[in-house]
Amino acid sequence: MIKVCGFRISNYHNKVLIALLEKGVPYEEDSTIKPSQKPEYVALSPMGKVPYLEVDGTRIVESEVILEYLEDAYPQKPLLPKEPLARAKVRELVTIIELHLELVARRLYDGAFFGGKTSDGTRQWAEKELAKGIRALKALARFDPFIAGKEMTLADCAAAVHLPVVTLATKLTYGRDVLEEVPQVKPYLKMLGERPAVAKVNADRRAATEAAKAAAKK
Ligand SMILES: N[C@@H](CCC(=O)N[C@@H](CS)C(=O)NCC(=O)O)C(=O)O
Repeated sequence: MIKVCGFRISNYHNKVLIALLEKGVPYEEDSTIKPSQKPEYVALSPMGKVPYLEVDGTRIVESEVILEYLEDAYPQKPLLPKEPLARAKVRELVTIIELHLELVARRLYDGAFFGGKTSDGTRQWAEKELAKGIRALKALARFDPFIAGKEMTLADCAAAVHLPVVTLATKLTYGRDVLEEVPQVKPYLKMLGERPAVAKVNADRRAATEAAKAAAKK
């Protein structure tokens, strides 16, 4: 049996859930797991991050590795094309979205979401780096109607969870959504959000966000 461990506000946790739901793979979820550097947690997830997957007692960390495992183990209802070059184009988009957009925007999260302070140096660095990521997204995304072409792929699982956070973090930091430069993003995310898998994960994320806000007020 597969168990996904993490929490429902985490974009990476939610990416794994979308892939499982899209593929129709049965799973259990423990949504009470928080990242930590405590030795007890690092013994389970060596980087101290979420999510991790448990498969019959074996743990896997790193969400993209988890998605690739799911492709190998459950090839029915694939989220990767068959042809090697087409597979590479999907993975290329995942890398642009995660390494050059999400991971850059992540440097702004503390200031944007958690009451921290983003230094001028980080603000400027992130703005420059995000511009490069957006240039790559513009060059590579197909929106036809999915981000890599005609079929839903792993790149859509990544886009569905990460692009909205990039929008939010940059709006709060710079007063503008850097993704507005790619006008196809909004209608594309709306289309993805109408898929039952994405709709469920988004609704669960909103509920978890509200619950966390209410708990913080107390
Ligand atoms: N590359 C990792 C990123 C996971 C990640 O950054 N998770 C966040 C929550 S959304 C986390 O655990 N952050 C705590 C930390 O970085 O220590 C993956 O794909 O699984």
